[in-house]
Amino acid sequence: MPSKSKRILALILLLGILMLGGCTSKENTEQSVDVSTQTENTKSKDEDIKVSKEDNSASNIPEEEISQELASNVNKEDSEEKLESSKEPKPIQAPEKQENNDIAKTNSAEPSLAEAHKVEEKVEANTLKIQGNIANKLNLTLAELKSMNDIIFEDEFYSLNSFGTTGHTSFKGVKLWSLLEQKAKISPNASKITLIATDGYSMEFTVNQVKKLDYIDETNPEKKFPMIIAWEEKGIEYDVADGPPYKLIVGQKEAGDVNKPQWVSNIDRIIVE
Ligand SMILES: Nc1nc2c(c(=O)[nH]1)N[C@H]1C(S)=C(S)[C@@H](COP(=O)(O)O)O[C@H]1N2
Ligand SMILES: [Mo]
Repeated sequence: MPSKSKRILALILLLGILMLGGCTSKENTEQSVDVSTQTENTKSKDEDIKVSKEDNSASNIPEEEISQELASNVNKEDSEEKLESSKEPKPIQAPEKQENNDIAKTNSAEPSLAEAHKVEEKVEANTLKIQGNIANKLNLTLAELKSMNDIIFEDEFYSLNSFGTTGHTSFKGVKLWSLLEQKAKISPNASKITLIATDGYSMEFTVNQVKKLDYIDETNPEKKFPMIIAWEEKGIEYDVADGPPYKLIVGQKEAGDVNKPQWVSNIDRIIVE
C-alpha cells in the first residue's frame, strides 16, 4: 500500500513536471512570436512614417490612399513598387509649376515679346531648302517663292488615294522643274530628287519624272500638268503655324495612278543627287 501511494505521488509529480514544462515551452513560443511580431510592427510603423512624411510634403493624400489600396491586393514587393512610384516628385513639382505660371501671368510685357520672337523664328524656319547637286543652294522664304511670277502654275488637280477616294482640288505654286533648272541651276548629271517633309515623310523621283510636264487627270484627258510646289490650296494659303507651307502636287502618270500619297506636305528640303 505505501508503495502504491508512492507511485501515485510519483505520477502526480511527473504530471506536475510535465504540465509545468509544457506551460514554459508554450510561454517561450509565445514570447518568440511576440518578438517577431514586434519587429514586423516596427517595420510597418517605419513604413507608415515614410508614407505620412510623403503625404505631408506632397499634400496628395487621395493618391497615396489609392496606391495603398491597390497595394493590398498584390504581393508585398509589388506594393512597395506602387508606393515607390507614388512617391515620385510629380506632386511636389506641381505647385512649383503653378508658381511659375503665376509669375508669367503677372509679367505681361516679357511673354508677349517672347511670343513674337517665337512666331518670327517659326516663319524664318519655314524656308524651302534646295541642296545637293546644284549650282545655287537655295533657302527660300514664302515671299521669295511667291515673287517668282515667271514659273507660277495654278490649276485644279485630280487626286486618287490608296482607298480609292477621288477629288478635284485647286492649287497655286511654282513648277518644280523650273525652280530646279532656272533658280537652283541643277547639275546636268543629277539623276535623283528627294523631297523631305518636317515629319520625316519623303518622296523620291528621278530627274525625268520631275522634268515631265504631261501628268494627267484621268477624268479630263485634255489637261496636262507639271509637278508643282504649292503654297495655296482652294484659294487659301497654308497656315505657317502648321509647318513649312509647301506641298508637292503631282498629277497621274496614267489612268488609275494612285497619285495622292505623293503629295508631300510641309516640305522642309529638296535634295538633288
Ligand atoms: N508630310 C507628309 N505628307 C504626306 C503624308 C504624310 O504623312 N506626311 N501622307 C501622304 C499620304 S499617304 C496621303 S494619302 C496624302 C493625304 O493628304 P491629306 O492629308 O491632305 O488628305 O498626303 C500625303 N502626304
Ligand atoms: Mo495615304
